[in-house]
Amino acid sequence: MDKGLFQAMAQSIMDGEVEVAERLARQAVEQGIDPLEAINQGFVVGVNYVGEQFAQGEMFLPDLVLAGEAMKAAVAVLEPEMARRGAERQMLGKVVLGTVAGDIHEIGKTLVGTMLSASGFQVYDLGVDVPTETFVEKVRQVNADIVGLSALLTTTMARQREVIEALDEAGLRSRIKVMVGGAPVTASWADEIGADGHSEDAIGAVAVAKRLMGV
Ligand code: B12
Repeated sequence: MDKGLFQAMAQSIMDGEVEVAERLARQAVEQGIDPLEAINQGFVVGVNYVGEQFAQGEMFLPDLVLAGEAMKAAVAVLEPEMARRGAERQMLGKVVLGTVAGDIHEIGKTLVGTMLSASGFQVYDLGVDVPTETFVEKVRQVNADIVGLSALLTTTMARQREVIEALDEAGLRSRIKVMVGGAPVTASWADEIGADGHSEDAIGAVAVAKRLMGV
């Protein structure tokens, strides 16, 4: 449709320009452009590029943080419009997401949340240092399909197991899928604690979430 606008959206993420991204998102709403199209053909192209450059050592953490913030700002403008259009009905699933108790690392978790919501999931981001019982309460309250647990410290990884056990005790484990992530989290750890999936990055997290939802 509007190739120039989509390109500018991608560029705003690559440049980490929060205000520009926000303005372009508003422009899309004013022009009646499908918000999911704006996300997928515009902003996500930028965030994918930044992710690849980061992996290759061509871009650095501050670039990733700014890109994540710009992406978040754009999605925040587009989300109400998505809801207004009833796009929410086509949501792939509800994900409760957070960084486990004792851990304040938020950048990777937030990127995962942004990518999940950009890909059609409804994300309830509980933030960082989230107590185990808060995960359980939120899962019950919103009737979530998936819970995503981030942990960046070897000392806080154990909390992921604790949340799984608490979901089990609350009688919720059979109807919720659990995915885990964070730099120290491996596939064998995920297996050991009985998680349903794990991913090393935000793009992979979307693929895992889709697999868990059977789409
Ligand atoms: C930035 C940073 C901080 C910042 C965090 C700022 C913020 N607002 O988030 C600050 C300065 C606050 C910080 C504090 C500390 N940090 Co720190 N920190 C880092 C650093 C450099 C980068 C983390 C990051 O943001 N990476 C970029 C993002 C994009 O990657 P990511 O988080 O891994 O997320 C990706 C994947 O893991 C995955 N993912 C993440 N979450 C999830 C969730 C799900 C469900 C899924 C599927 C996938 C997924 O997808 C993400 C996107 O691609 C790491 C080093 C590193 N390379 O990891 C150390 C690191 C994690 N920190 C470390 C330490 C020790 C600390 C402190 C204890 C330091 C101190 N003595 O105070 C404190 C702990 C505070 C606390 N209680 O949490 C150690 C941990 C060592 C260990 N093995 O336990 C590391 C590894 C540094 C090191 N090499 O020693 N830290």
